[in-house]
Amino acid sequence: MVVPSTPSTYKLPNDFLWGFATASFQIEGSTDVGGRGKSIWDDFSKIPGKTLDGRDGDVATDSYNRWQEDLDLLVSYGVKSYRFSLSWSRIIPLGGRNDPVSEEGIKFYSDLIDALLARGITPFVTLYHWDLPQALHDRYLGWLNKDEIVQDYVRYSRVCFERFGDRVKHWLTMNEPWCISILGYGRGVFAPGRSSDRMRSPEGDSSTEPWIAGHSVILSHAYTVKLYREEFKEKQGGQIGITLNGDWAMPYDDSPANIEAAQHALDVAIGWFADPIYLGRYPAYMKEMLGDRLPTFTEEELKVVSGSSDFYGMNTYTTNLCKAGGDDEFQGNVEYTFTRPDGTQLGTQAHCAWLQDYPEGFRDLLNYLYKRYRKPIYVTENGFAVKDEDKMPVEEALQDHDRVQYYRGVTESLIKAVNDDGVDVRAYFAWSLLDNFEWADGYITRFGVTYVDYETQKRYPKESAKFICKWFKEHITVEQEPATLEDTKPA
Ligand code: GBH
Repeated sequence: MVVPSTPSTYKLPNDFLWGFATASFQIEGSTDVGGRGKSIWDDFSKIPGKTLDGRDGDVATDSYNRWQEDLDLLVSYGVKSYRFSLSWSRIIPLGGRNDPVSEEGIKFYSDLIDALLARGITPFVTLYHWDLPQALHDRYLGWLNKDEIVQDYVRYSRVCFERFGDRVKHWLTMNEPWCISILGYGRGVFAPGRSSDRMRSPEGDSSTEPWIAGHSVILSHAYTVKLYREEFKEKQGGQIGITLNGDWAMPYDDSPANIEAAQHALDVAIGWFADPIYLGRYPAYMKEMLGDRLPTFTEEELKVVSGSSDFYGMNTYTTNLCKAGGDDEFQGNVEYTFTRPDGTQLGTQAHCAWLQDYPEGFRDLLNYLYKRYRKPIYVTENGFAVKDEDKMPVEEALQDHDRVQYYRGVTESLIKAVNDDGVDVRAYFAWSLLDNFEWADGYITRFGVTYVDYETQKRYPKESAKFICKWFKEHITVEQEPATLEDTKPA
């Protein structure tokens, strides 16, 4: 008899939320419709060389027009929740605290939220997924100007709480501050594309700007959470937190230097944001590495930052083998590889160079985060891009075996972390509902569980969508809650 590796008694809690995630700029298109102001990605994606295929976000998956169709898809998948982001410049076209609110922008999201709720789908809303209003960059360089951006971001959040908070009970302030800071202001591969590399950008200073931007992101997040807790939480009853990207870091071998390197990688990828927010201080290694290039919090700021997330929002995709050395501060002066000392690969290679399938790392990361930060974990993104899917005819792309394998491994790791390791995981969102605008990769890299034909905008469910839906339905009991001890106590 074959013993199943996951005993059938393993379950996720009844109220476990699962579904798919998207982000406004990656799916909406219609960038000049409905009074929307420009975001920093509008023009950036049009600069030759910034996206792999030279294509921009003007149409994307046309979800501004096709949102009802996307909703039907979610219903057909039977999800419990949908994670999406709000476009700041649709809601406040010029972005600033004294700029007018666009009722058309509000209506777009308000209708979407109503429609989700009418179908029993819980909206999980990200306030900021990288599409900063262009006007704020033009006025004061966006995240580089702490005093301005904190106020503008907090006011934007206030508008969202006021207008949507009666119906939205799950808020994410920021998506992946590391990416905002490092890719936007260090490597310069994401908007606004600033970097010391003059081949890439006419201006920027990669040695200081990313750390300044990150500091502003933390404070903007924290002051928004303070606002929510003081003025909205009591009457609206929601939860609010941040979501961080971070891949598991595994020592290349068991040499002390490489073991230390793996911790350094985690300190910079995750601890940079998570340590101040959950533990009340920047990691010691960040200070050691950056000296006075790392901004400091005032005592008052630190009080606001510390404890400013109700949960740990986890975006994760892969595992990196870590070797001490190199001079890439953005990964903690650690070298990443997928090639083991014996020459074998860690896992199946995805379409993008930075991603291989290694499900054990997912479980290890959950354990690490839960032990270190002691918060319930919401997995807000996780996914895989099949190699050369863009070159396949639709029928072939729909048989996305490598993506199914990936989700099979990760869901197994998830349920073991919950049942065997006692990690408190409360949600899982696969990235992404649809193939979409994959930032600097343009439309070449496809992360969707639904195939999008960019000629016709037709959507086709892939095998992976079917796998995920079936798996969650099998592992979450939807019947009535089992009787509690209280219920069975004799009177
Ligand atoms: C997520 O980031 C994003 O939230 C989502 O919008 C995106 O579509 C999804 O990933 C898939 O990419 O080689 O220096 O450019 C995931 C975290 C961290 C993954 C940075 C890519 C590339 C580093 N990302 N990493 S670099």
